[in-house]
Amino acid sequence: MASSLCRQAAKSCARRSSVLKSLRAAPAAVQHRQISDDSPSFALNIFRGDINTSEVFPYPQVLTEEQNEETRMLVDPTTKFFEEVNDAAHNDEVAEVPADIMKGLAELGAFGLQVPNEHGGLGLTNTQYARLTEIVGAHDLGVGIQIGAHQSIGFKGILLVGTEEQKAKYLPKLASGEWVAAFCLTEPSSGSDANSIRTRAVPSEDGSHYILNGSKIWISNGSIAEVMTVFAQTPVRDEKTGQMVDKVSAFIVQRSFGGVTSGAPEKKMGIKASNTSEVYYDNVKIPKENLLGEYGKGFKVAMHILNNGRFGMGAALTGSMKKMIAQATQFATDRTQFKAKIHTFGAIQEKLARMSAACYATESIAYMLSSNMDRGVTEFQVEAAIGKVFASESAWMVADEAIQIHGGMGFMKETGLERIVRDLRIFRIFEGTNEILRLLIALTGCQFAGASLKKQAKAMGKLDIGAIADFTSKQLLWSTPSGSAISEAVHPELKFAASQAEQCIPAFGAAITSFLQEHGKSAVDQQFALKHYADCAIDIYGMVASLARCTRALEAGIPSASHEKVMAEFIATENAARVMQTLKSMKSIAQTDNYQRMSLLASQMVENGGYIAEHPLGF
Ligand code: MYA
Repeated sequence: MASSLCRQAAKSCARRSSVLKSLRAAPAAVQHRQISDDSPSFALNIFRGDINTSEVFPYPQVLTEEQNEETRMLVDPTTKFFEEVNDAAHNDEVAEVPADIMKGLAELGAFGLQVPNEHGGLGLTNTQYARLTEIVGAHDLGVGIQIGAHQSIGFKGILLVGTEEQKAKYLPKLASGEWVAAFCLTEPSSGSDANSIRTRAVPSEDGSHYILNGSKIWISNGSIAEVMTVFAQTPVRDEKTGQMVDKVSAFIVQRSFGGVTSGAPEKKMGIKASNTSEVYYDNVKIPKENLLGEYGKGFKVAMHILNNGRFGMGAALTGSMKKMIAQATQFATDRTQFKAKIHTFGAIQEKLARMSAACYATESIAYMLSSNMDRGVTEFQVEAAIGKVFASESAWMVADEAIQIHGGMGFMKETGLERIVRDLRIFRIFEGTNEILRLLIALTGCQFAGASLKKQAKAMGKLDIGAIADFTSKQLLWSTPSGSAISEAVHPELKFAASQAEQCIPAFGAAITSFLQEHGKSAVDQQFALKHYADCAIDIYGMVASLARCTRALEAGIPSASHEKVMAEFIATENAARVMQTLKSMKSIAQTDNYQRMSLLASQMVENGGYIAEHPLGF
C-alpha cells in the first residue's frame, strides 16, 4: 500500500513539473536568465546572503521640483474627473466605459501618459505615471484596466523597442486616444507557458510582409483596439543545427489590415467596464516594417513589456487600498457595539493596522521600483515580480478585511466593496499568475546565487563546476556575515528594526546555498520549497523598502514620520519573524513530509476526480 501511494505521488510530481517544462529543460543547474554576476539588485543579492543597498538606500527620489509640480497639476483634474464625472458603479453595471468617459480621459491626456511630448503624449516618467495610476486605482479598476492595458502593455513595446518610424506612425494617435491598443499574447492553449503560443506568422515569398494566422483569448481591449502588439511563432533557422525552428516574434498589427476579427465582449466577474475578448487573425498581411524588435526575439520583447508594466499595478492597487482603508476606518470610528466604538476593540485594531502596513509596504515597493526604473536600473524583473505579487495579495487582504470590519454592511452592494473585491480578484491572475511569478522570483534568485557558487568553486580549484550538488556545505556556506549595511543606512531610530532584516538575509542566503547543494539541477522542480523561498524574498524586500522609505520620512521630518516609524517597525518585526520561521520549518522533516503529503493528496484527488473522503453520515 505504502509503495503504491509513493508511486502515485511520484506520478503527480511528474505531471506537476511538466507545467514548467521549459524551465526544467534548461541546461544550467537552475534556469538561466541574462543577469550580470555583479548585479546590484537588492532582491537578487539576498539569494546569496549579500546585502547590496545601492538601489534601496537612500530611498530613491527621482522627480525634479519641476516634475513634482507638473505631476501635482495633473493630480487635481484627474481626481476631480474620477470623483465628479466617472461613475464606477455605473460602468460596472453597464459593463463598459461609456463614450463620454473615454472622451474625458482623452482630454486629460490619459491615453498617452508616457508617450514623449514630440509624439503628442504627456511624456511622464514611470514615477509620475505611477502617481496618476494610483488615482485611477482608487476610483475605478475597470477603467484602469482599459487605459492600463492600452499603454502599460498594449503599445509599451513601441515605446520600448519600436523604431523611430513606428513611433512616429503610431504614438500620436495612440496618445490622443483615437486608437486604442491591446497586448495579444495569451491563447487557448498558452497561458502561463507563454512560449507555447501557436499563432503563426510566415514571411511572404517576396519578403514584403508576414502572413498571420491564429487566435488569442482574454485580450483586454480585444474588441476595441485598432493597434495590437501580437506575438506569433515565426520560422527561424537555428544557427547551430541549420534546421528551421519556430521562435516567437512580435508584430504591430492594425485591425484595418483586414482579417482581424474579435469575439463578443467576455462576461466577467469583475473589471466589467473594461473590454475583454477573443481576437482572430485570418491571413492578416503585416507589412515587414511592422516587426517589433528583432525577428525571432519576440519572447524577450513580451517579457520586457511585462516587466516594465508591473510597477503600475503596485501603484494602482495602493490607490485602491487607501480608498478601502479610509472607508473601513470611518466605519470603525462611527460604529458602536457593546457600548463602545468598534475601533477600540483589539480585533478591529489588528485589522486596521495590518491593512495600513500592507498598503505602506506595497506603496514603498511600487515607488522604489518606478524610481529605480527612472534612474536607469535595468535588472529589476525580480523586484517587479515581487511588487506585483505583493500588491495583488495585499489589496485582496485589505478588501476582505474592509468588508469584515463593515460586518453585514460590507456584504451590501451599496457599500461598494463587493465591486472592488470582484475587480481585484483578477490581479492575482493576470500579468503573470502569482504562482508563476513566485517561481520566477525564486528561480532567478537561485540562478544568481548558483552562478556565484560556481565561481567560488572554480576559484577553489574544483573541476566539476557545473555540479552544484557536489559541493560540500562547509566550503561554500557564506563565510562572511552580511554585515550591518542596513543598520548603517537607516535612521538611528530604526536601527533595531534594521537588525531584524539583517538577521534574515544571511540565514536566507545560507538556506538557498544548502538548497542548491541538496538539489542541484533538480532545484527547478522543487516547487513547494521555491514558493517558500519566494515568500521570504518578498518579505525581506518589503521590509527593507519600508525601512528605506521611513528613513527618508524621519530624516525629512515630515508630519507622518512617527506614524510611519511604527509601521516600518511593525513590518520589519513581522516579516523577519515570518522569514525565520519559514526557514526553520523548511529544515524540519515535518515540513518535507508535508510536501510529500500534499503531493500525494493532490495526485489521489486527481485520480478520483476531486474530494475523496467518505461523508461522515456514510451517504
Ligand atoms: S498579459 C499575459 C500575461 N502573461 C504572462 O505574464 C505569462 C507568464 N509567463 C511568463 O512570464 C514566462 O512564460 C515564464 C518563462 C516566466 C514562465 N524577464 O526558458 P524561460 C528570458 C526577462 O524561463 P519559459 C495579461 O495578463 C530568460 O532569461 N527575461 O522561458 C494582461 C530566457 O532568456 P535566455 C526573462 O520557461 C492583463 C528566455 O526568456 C523573463 O518559456 C491586462 C526564456 O526563458 C523575465 N521576466 O517561460 C493587464 N522570463 O534564453 C492590464 C524569461 O537568453 C495591466 N526571460 O536565457 C494594467 C496595469 C496597470 C494598471 C492599472 C490599473 C488600474
